[in-house]
Amino acid sequence: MCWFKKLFSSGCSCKKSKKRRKGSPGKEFAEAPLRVKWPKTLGGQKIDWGLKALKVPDVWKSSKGKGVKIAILDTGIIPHPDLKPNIKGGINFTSSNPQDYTDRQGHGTHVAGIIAAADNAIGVVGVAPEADLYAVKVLGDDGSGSFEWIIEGINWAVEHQMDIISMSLGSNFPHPKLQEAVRQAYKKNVTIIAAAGNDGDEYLDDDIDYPARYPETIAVGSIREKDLERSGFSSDGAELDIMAPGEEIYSTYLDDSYTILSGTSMATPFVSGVVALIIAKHREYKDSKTPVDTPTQIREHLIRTADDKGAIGRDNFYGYGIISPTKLMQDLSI
Ligand SMILES: [Ca+2]
Ligand SMILES: [Ca+2]
Ligand SMILES: [Ca+2]
Repeated sequence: MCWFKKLFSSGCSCKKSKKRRKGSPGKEFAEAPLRVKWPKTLGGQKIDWGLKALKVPDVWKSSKGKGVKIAILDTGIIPHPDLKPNIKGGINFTSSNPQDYTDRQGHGTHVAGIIAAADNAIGVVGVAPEADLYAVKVLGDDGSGSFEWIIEGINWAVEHQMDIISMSLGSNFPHPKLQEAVRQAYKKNVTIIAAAGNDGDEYLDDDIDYPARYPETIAVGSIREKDLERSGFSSDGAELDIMAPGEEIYSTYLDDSYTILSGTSMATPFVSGVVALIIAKHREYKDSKTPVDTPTQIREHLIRTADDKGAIGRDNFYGYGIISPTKLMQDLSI
């Protein structure tokens, strides 16, 4: 009930209860979808509004993210027919069976489709439909997880030489060991993209979750379809970097179905997908004038080409602005 209220009303008291839930011992992290509608059945393949609004299909001629490795730290991923070609491996840190990285909650499968649902005749298509997905299950079947599991997931991603860690999760609380894991991943050249959180309001207090709050991560907020304005739920604050479509996003779901979810959880994989596109393109055209060899370069490139929105220049409600896949790619040209 809380999520429903929160989406539509700014004066909801549910925020407190959410923080309490997130702060319960041992289960500090929670995934954060805001709304579930029943799956729709569609003929053919749908290109969702976010891809259309930001002209992602225009850049597929130069990159589809081929060969870029993305660790999705989430509830796991099911072998959905629209994802299976791109799932290359995974691990489960939430139970005693490390090989059981399937998803029984739905959140991770939805996130996976936003990054890399296959470009075929069915369902949806992801931002980087040829990227390699790794299901790193750090959230249990109830959708929450511990700091320890997240840290193990980050370390696994580093050991397995992932290019990107995509984290549609967050906590209101900092954790020194988590920060250290994030720092180590950053030093090892892994680009870390994290959800800003769904605690947004109209005030200048800072609502950004951890690990998005850490300087080594790219903190992603959500925009809506209607006017590309910030979603009311999207957390605001000084550490916010960039905005992407995150409201009413249609993607892969449990039982080989599709559904619509909202949250910065949905905006984060959009950015992860775009980063996969630029990494793949850069690897192909080694002489590109804009290097994206390090997380620092990738972040600088993202924020330099973002479309400013809201107050002029960087602001706490839009960060540096809305991600621009077309400008990113043009800027990378030889
Ligand atoms: Ca598809
Ligand atoms: Ca605020
Ligand atoms: Ca601005």
